[in-house]
Amino acid sequence: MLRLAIQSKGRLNEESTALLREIGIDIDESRRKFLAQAPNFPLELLYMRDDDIPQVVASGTAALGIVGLNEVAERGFDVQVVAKLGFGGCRISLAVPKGADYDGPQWFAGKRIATSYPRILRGWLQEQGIEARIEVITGSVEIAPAADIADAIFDIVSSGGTLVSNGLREVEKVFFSEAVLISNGQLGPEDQAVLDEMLFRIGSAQISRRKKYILMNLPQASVEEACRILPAMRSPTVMPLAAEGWCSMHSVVDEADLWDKIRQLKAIGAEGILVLNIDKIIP
Ligand code: PRT
Ligand code: ZN
Repeated sequence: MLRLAIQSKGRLNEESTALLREIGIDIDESRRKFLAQAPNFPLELLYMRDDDIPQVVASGTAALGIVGLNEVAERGFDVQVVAKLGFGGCRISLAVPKGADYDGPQWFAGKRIATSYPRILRGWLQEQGIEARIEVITGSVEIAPAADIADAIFDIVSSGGTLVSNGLREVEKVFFSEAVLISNGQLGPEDQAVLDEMLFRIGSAQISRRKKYILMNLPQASVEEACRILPAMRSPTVMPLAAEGWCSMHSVVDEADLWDKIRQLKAIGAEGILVLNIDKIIP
């Protein structure tokens, strides 16, 4: 049975299980144990701390895992990233006390930097040709400068709020991370087929998430122009309306372009515009 390791609790747990549900894999949270079988898909879930997931996958205890790319890079185990999952986005950055006279990476020469990510930091320092002292701390890295344990920190940042509330300033964004699906690359043909099915469904879910279904009433005379505004997957669907000279047009748009498209469509006479969420797109 194909086994997938996911974080048992923490920032990635909820979105990992939400993704599995979105691709039609049920998870029985009420009977959640260390190891649980999905009732409707040939997949077993192994719940664990995110730190251990790269190792568990590399050793083959679980063939697959969902974990932050930061953990994959830091642990250094031999695993392959098979899909980027688009959640858990963050970066690992160097931050210095707000009042420090920071003037570029050389500032770190001879300084003490507190972090839980020594491997990634060491790599960056080497690239920059800088010698600094790395102080490994596993929790509350952001208090290290105030406690005089370090001169700077190298830690995960997402909104930046934690840095600001600790009197720190982000000065170098070193590593960009998001949740990824990893594999040890040693799947037998049956397991590979299950993984391929998962990847197909994940791809479809990711496309659907960024798209909206749009429909509107349009003067017949504007159809050609509207087709240029809304290219759709093949071409937009156009249906006649009972009212003479009008039609109904349906299409799919990228969420990022939605308001821009709506403005253009209104300018050519579109009325009664509806925008709907899409549950699935199968390209
Ligand atoms: O118990 P377990 O070991 O499983 O969990 P954990 O405590 O080690 O990790 P957890 O659940 O905190 O994070 C899991 C993963 O989520 C990380 O490895 C990252 O890939 C990802 N992630 C995304 C984050 C953040 N965003 C994040 N903001 N991980 C941690 N943070 C912390 C950061 O350490 C800092 O303290 O949030 C604070 C900064 O947030 P802002 O928004 O104030 O900048
Ligand atoms: Zn952890």
